[in-house]
Amino acid sequence: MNDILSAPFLTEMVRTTANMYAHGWDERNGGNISWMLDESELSPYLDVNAVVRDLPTGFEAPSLDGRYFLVTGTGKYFKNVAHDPAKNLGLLRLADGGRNARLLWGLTDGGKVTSEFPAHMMSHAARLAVDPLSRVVLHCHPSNLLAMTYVHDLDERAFTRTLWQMCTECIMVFPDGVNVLPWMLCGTNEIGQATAEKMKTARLVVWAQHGIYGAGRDLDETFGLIETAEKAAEIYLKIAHLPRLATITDDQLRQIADHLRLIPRDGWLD
Ligand code: 2HA
Ligand code: ZN
Repeated sequence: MNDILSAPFLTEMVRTTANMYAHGWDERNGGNISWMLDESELSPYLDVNAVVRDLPTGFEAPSLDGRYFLVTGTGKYFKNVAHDPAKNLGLLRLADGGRNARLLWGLTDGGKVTSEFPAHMMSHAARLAVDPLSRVVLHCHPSNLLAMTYVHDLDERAFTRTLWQMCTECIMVFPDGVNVLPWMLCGTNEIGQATAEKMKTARLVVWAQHGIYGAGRDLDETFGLIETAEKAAEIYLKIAHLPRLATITDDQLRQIADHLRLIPRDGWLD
């Protein structure tokens, strides 16, 4: 067996959590990541049949039965992942229709998976139904997007259009737009189901007055999605109180989409 700490999935996870912390998106224990991995990626580094312990999930996710996930642990701080990956992360396989997670590695202090495990797993199931290559769900608390949910209309079309207008790149990066959930109690199956429902039509879901969820094919892509939306929110907060002398028009947004052969969310351009 190779040293699991040198596995690409672990070094990338460590790099991403450190980067997210450095961006100020994951204060204290804020934020969580889940990354679906194939058995062939894991088997050089661990015996996938050696189960450390079982963790009941409290929900069902039949379409994810037997799937492997690398996840952050509940109560764990992103800033500490690099110092002790084995304590702060867990590698597991879903079993019994999703009702149990078999821990294969990590969470060495007896810890549990992220409190947002329902939202993560239900979002994976929703995204996989749309894109079979979807692998990552990432949640964090970026300041500008969060701030925007206090002062901007939470209508999804209006929220997305504002972000698209803030930087030319936005419509290229998230032509599917941003969906928005009103404030809900976090860490529950209910917010998990609501997030997954929103994930059917967009890879970004804002949780008003809380943060954002992103989904994508790899950590870089998903990080980049959130990074781009957060940058747009930052521009919005810099200009929202000033007289608006220019914008990116719908015609220009359509030109960008046509040029790149992207299909913007249906009906979201005038
Ligand atoms: O626990 O971000 O939403 C970390 C969180 C909860
Ligand atoms: Zn959160």
